[in-house]
Amino acid sequence: MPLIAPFVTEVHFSSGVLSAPGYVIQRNLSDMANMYADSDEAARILAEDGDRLIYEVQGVDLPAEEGQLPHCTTRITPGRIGAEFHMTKGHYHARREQGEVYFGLTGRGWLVMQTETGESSVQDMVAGSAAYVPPYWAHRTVNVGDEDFVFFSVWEARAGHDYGTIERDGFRVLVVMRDGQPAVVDNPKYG
Ligand code: M6P
Ligand code: ZN
Repeated sequence: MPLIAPFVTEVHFSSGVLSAPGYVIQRNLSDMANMYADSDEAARILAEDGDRLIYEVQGVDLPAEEGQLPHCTTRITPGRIGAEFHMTKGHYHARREQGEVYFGLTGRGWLVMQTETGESSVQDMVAGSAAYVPPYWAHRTVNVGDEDFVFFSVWEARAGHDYGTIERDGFRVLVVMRDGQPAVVDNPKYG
């Protein structure tokens, strides 16, 4: 394993911008239109309003080797597709036995998690919340506020992102606006 020199990255709490990002990923609605329950509304927005930014990830570049601890920020813009709030794609770790830690920097989000054996969990995150994603739990973050939701994440380098399982099955629950409040409802299309 190569010896990495210690380093510090400055994190801008309200934008998620890193002083020296190794990579920046932007996910627009067109990258995940079929992940929203109301796909007709996603198609209408794309046709009439354009391809809005849903979230941006800024991370440091580290080798994908055992023991390395990649870390990044994620900024989810406020908004909804139909009733459903802006969210990340969400993933299981390819190595299911690897966990992750999130730390809230700005705004308010819900961290939606589930296992392949039927458990579900939704945790509220604000600035200052340290949320633990244990091994075996798929994770997706949702912006339930009206400003950007920004959080910091750390995971083990070999965890890997398994997007395919979520792309195929979705999450068991959706986070939607109901009677003026964010709410968790069952996903009718799950599985
Ligand atoms: C968090 C971490 C990252 C992830 C990002 C966006 O910051 O879990 O590993 O890439 O959220 O989520 P996703 O990869 O599911 O789009
Ligand atoms: Zn992860």
